[in-house]
Amino acid sequence: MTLERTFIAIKPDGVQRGLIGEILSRFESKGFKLVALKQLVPTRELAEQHYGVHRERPFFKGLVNFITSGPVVAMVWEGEGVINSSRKLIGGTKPLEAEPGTIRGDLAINIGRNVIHGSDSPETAVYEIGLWFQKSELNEWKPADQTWRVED
Ligand code: D4T
Repeated sequence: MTLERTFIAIKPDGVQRGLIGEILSRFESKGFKLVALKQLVPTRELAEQHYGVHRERPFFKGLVNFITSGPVVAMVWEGEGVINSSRKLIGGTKPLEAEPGTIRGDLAINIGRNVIHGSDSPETAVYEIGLWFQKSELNEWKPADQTWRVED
């Protein structure tokens, strides 16, 4: 079993629309383990580093303006296969095409207001976790019901 960690962020639209609890519950109910969580208004520098791969895209400036426009809930979730599974829970980038049952499929209609971000690969996850969190903010702990979710 390979334990993975992924970076998940509820974007400013998700926070403003009161969707934090709904989104957290989908990850919790699935059985993944929360190892870090904080609310912050990202600096432009952080946002530009986070979305660095999109620097040359026409939507880059609007994306950075949006992600720095208010509080974001930044998280790290842990579990076997959590990176790919989170992308499935989140749904496609375009909310109108995201499958019903996914977070974007159920809760969003616009690509520029798609409520949540999730790392798309193991390399990206390592980079994003390091960008948003200090090592000391990541908690090592064992959920009391662990043996009812994963085999030893
Ligand atoms: P994030 O990175 O926010 O989880 O989104 P995705 O991984 O699903 O999608 P992405 O990297 O292709 O896009 C990053 C971010 O940019 C916004 N966006 C994207 C936009 O506003 N207009 C666009 O045309 C595209 C492609 C939405 C997500």
